[in-house]
Amino acid sequence: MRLDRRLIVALDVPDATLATSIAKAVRRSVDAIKVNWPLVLAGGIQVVRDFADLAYVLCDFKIADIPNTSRLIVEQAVRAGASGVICHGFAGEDSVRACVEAAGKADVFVVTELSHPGGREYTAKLAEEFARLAVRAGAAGIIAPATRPDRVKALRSIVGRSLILAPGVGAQGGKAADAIRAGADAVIVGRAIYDAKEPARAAEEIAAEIRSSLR
Ligand code: O7M
Repeated sequence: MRLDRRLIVALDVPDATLATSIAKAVRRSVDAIKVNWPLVLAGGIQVVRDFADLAYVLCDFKIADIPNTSRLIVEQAVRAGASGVICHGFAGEDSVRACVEAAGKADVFVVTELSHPGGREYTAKLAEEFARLAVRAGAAGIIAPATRPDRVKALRSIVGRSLILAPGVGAQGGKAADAIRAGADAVIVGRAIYDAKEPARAAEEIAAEIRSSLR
């Protein structure tokens, strides 16, 4: 995964036409487009095919099933054009390994600690284990909470040079610069971009914040 901007847009827009116009507007300001259930349920798997012509598509299906079903999901995502897929660590090492094997050249990212307040209830307790599992299973990286930069820092010390993608910037209260300084390779941003009056400008502003945090 090439991370020039260190910014990934989460297009959680349940309308394929609107999502496509936002994708086209922001694609030069971001490194990837993350597609989640709201958009795929509204627009079908065709949205992944369409976006794959524009950008790196990261299919965030948060796969958390038995290995066989996980494999089948990953195969469909990759066949549709996904360059990366996201699975949960809590499904266990066999399931994560099934995702990595099925992904082939595509990247797999493993969710560790979820960014919302409820993420502290259960996922935080095992986040370090999930991070170790991700490395062992050969995943490209992990997902860690931009809402808690201290946790990004702690998880970085476990995953070494594996990638860390951090959601929770903007609407959830996290700051892009803080997550990057804590060790994230890129931030994932949804509402602060797609709900903005001018999504391209909003994305550019976040990219500028990231650049200045690196100086
Ligand atoms: O910026 P937002 O809050 O509008 O959207 C954040 C996106 O990141 C949205 O698509 C979430 O599903 C996703 N996300 C989290 O917000 N928190 C997490 O802990 C994990 C994810 C995620 O992307 O997991 C892969």
